[in-house]
Amino acid sequence: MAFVRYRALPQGEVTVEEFRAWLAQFDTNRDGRISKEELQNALRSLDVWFAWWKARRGVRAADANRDGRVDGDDEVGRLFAYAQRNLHVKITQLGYY
Ligand SMILES: [Ca+2]
Repeated sequence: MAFVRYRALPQGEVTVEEFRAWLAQFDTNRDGRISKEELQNALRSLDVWFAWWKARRGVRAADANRDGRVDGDDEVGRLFAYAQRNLHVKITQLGYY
C-alpha cells in the first residue's frame, strides 16, 4: 500500500460537513461508500487504538440497511454520532439533518 498522508480532522469541534469531507479521502475506491477497511484507515490516521475493532463496530452502528458499507446522509450521520460517542470527536451540533 502506498504511504499516503491524510488530511487531519480539524481541531476542536467538527461539523458533519467537515466530517464527511474528511471521511471521503479514505474512500480509496471512490465508490462513495465507506467500507470497514476504509474506516479502519480513517481511524488509524487518528491514532485510535484497536482501529480494526472500532471500525467493525462503527460500521455496524452506522450501517442501517446492512449492506456492509456506510453510505448516504443517514448512515454518515449515524457514523458521526458513533464517532462522537466513542472516539471523542467533538461535534458542533446534533441536529444535522
Ligand atoms: Ca449501508
